[in-house]
Amino acid sequence: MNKSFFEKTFLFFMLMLFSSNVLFAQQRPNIVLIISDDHAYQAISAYGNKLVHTPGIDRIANEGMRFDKGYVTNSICGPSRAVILTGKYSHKNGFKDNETSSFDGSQNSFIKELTKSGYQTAWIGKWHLESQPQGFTYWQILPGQGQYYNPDFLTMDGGEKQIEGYVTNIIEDVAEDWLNNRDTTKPFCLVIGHKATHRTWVPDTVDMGRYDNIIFPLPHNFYDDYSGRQAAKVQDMTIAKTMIFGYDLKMFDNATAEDKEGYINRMNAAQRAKFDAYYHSIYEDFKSKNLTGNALTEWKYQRYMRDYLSTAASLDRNIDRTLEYLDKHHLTQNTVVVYMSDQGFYMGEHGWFDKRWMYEESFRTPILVRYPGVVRPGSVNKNFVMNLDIAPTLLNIAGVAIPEGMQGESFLPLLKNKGAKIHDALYYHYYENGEHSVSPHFGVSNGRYKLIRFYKRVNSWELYDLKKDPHEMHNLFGAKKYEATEVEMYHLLQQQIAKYEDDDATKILNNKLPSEPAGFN
Ligand code: SGN
Ligand code: CA
Repeated sequence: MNKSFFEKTFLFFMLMLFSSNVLFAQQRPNIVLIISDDHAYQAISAYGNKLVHTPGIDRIANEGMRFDKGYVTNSICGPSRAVILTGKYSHKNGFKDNETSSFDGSQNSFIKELTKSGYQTAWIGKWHLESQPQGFTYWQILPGQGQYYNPDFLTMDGGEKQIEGYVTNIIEDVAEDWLNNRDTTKPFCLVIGHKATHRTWVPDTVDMGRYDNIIFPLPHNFYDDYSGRQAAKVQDMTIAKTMIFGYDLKMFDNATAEDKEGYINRMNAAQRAKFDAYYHSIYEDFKSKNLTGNALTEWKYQRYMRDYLSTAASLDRNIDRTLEYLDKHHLTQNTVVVYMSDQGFYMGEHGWFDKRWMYEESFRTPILVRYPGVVRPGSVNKNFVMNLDIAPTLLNIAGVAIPEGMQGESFLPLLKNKGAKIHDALYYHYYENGEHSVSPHFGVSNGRYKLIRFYKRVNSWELYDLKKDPHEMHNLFGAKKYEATEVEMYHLLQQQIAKYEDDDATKILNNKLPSEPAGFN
């Protein structure tokens, strides 16, 4: 009697183990894709900055893979999100710039393919593609850029509602609510779109002042004079001249001016009291200093860094919350987590804030992937990956065929083996020609050299030797020693343009500039 009880128990136990293994093997992985806004790799401790502290993102790095050569095809918000969704360059998906484009939601996307294949899919938070999301099981998005405090949300039923609180916390709350109420018989793909760390860099009240004890060193090219670089000379994105005392740095001469600021006057009394208590005392101190010239610019830089990084701390805490949610609900083992920003950002390099350029700080974006059982924890990958590759990669992970027409490559082979390679070159095309006065441009990088053609606002070529000049201060275009490289890179550019079928770029190349060498044909 006793023996058979043990036998039965043993058999039952083995059966359970076997069936749960089969079940586990059959279950396709869940996906959480976290896309922040304007979050620079320079502002993440996992990427080596010892002055900042981002334990949430660092956890993804420690348990997954950090990509050191993640790039975007067009360094600006809406266009980057459209590339992520479609796996296609801007000239193919139609969303070229923030100022004139509206996303054609009738086209295919990795989300539509996942939904079709049985995934529960959701996009929560910043979307910024003008038209409404299509193909999702669920969405709840910020209108346009969204607001940091007490944000409005657009809902699937066509409504709009305001939720009290701080935007990053709320987006995480809504994401967790959706996870709580999802159909648990199906795998899920959840996209969490954060507004942080977008301008005007407003932290959660609990994070205000978090970095006040740190004096951030100036990037060595903070006082760049842009010599030899025509497009850089005409931009409007410097901390010195473009950054605004009131709007950006929260320094107001009087209460009326402060009250006029939309992102401030929407705060409730408790939020506003904390905001005022923190910023008013900084303003008093600032006034007493009577700063001018470089001292004034450097003061602005410190304030910018502190606000931006405190906003990033509010963001990071919510990334940690996402990971904790997965732990608590036993989802960690079967969920792929991707963290990325829509593009990079300038933290004072070249004297700038903002993005847009094909220069490294804005061209590059942080990308980190945790994939338990596939990615070796704590690995670092130095091969090229792009936001263009996210769609095919996620489909590949889900076991869904990559549809014809997607231009990115799956980087699943890189996740499995960091030696694998998917791109030899990076092709870039930025179109917007408005705010911040960055000239449209396209170009190619092979990691060692970068060739850029500016057009419309400025017509010029630039060539960089990234090994000798990683900060892109010396435009070598036209330099005798680099003639052969110039021509080689031109042919690489032509080849990339042909590969991605960028007809606009072809037309511009055919419009020869007097400075071009004979080899440019
Ligand atoms: C806003 C900002 C710009 C920023 C763009 C694009 N100006 O227009 O500084 O470059 O967004 O950012 S603001 O006065 O409205 O703050 S993006 O991330 O949406 O592409
Ligand atoms: Ca952005």
